[in-house]
Amino acid sequence: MTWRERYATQPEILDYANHVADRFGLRDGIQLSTRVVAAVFSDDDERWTIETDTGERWRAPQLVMASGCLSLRKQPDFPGLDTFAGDRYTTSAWPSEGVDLTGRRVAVIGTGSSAIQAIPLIAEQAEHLTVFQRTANFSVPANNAPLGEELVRDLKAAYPAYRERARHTFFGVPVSPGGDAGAAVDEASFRQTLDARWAKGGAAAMMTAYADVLTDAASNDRVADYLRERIREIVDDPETAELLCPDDHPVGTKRLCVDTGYYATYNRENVTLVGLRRTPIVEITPTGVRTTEAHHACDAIVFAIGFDAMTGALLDVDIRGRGGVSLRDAWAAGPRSYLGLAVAGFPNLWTITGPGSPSVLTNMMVAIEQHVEWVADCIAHLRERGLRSAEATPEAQADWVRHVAEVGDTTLYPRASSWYVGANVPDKPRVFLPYIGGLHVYRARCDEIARAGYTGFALRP
Ligand code: NA7
Repeated sequence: MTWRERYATQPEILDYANHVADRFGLRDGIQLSTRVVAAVFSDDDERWTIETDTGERWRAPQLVMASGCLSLRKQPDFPGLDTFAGDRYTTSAWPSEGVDLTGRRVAVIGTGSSAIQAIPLIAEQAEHLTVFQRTANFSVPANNAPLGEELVRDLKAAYPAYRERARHTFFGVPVSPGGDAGAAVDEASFRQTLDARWAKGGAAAMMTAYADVLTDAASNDRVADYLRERIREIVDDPETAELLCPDDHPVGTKRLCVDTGYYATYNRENVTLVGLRRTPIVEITPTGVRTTEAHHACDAIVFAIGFDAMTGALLDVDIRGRGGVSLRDAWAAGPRSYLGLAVAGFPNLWTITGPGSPSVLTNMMVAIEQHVEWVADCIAHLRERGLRSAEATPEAQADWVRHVAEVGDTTLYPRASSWYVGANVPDKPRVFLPYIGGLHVYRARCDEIARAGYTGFALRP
């Protein structure tokens, strides 16, 4: 298969998933349209019983949860929502047949990555688009383009080496990080660096402009000022530009968004931006959205309000480990795991890109691959030695949880009320969820643990 664009679109990603399923003969092992509701570990025979919403049951010695970091979407709960007489859409559940918004008045609620990518396209179709923004986000140009034949040929020729390089980088992406301290470089050199990275496009290029963008507040402020300057340059109306300038979090501590013409969209006659910090939504009416200031009539509402990230999909399943203890209880004060992979009290339960692993702060594919290979090797190790279960020890887990928090605290991430810390879900404990020690460091640690015979795990015959 040959990728067509720098940023693959949904149909191309689906083609790829189908290609992989066919090429590796995986279809026989997949049951689609099935929701798992419970998984219970039996202390007697050390097996998991997995139950689906249709009452089907499966028994298995190992349970690998690959349920995704951003797969449980938040549900809108605005007063009056059910009275709305128009159409409702959610970015993460977009109808596969597409939606024609031509000539319609559309509201978009949310301005995270999903909205920022959808808004320019919706604005082209809609008669009028009203965007409801609670928090302004930083965004950089994607500079999406078809991949040239020559580039594809060169990449494919050196593909194994490219993949291998990605596996041993901080973010799982072979980009060249700047070595300097961002706050210390002179103005001419700073501009040259940032202009080049802005022109190149993509979040990785911007976040690696200097080695300390995510750890040094002064360096981060400088990059943030640069990005705000770009916004003011692109957006014609100064009031709208100010509303679009993020001012409550260091750049990158909420996902740095990537867009195609996002800021310029606000120069269109048919687009209005509503700042919810000053004028919050009061209710949804049969004909639109009412804020404390005005009623905005619309025929369709697009919700782009995000996900219960990282722990949501795991806790959505009623998982019960040794002694019937539920994962929801074990994680009531925030997730606790060893390596973001295994949980004390839950033998043979594996969480692919779980909380406490590099996951969402890296190239997800590379992070997933590392976990899957590591778990497969561990299960093979158990089989070869006639062992029945592997379970993280409480001590190893406590050390890992402490380490994840300590490394997180050396960065600026905890300063933002982001989904990385669970702040977007009411009552979710505020815990920095991913591991920001670097994928390469994490991989080495996991390999060392395996080589030493799975230290930190109790292996039982
Ligand atoms: P995000 O990044 O969580 O964005 C959700 C957006 O929706 C964000 O602007 C939120 O504002 C806004 N939001 C959420 N709830 C509300 C309510 N009740 N009222 C108004 N606005 C609201 O989700 P995305 O789907 O865009 O992206 C998720 C990840 O996917 C992204 O980070 C990439 O990694 C890929 P807030 O910031 O909470 O004030």
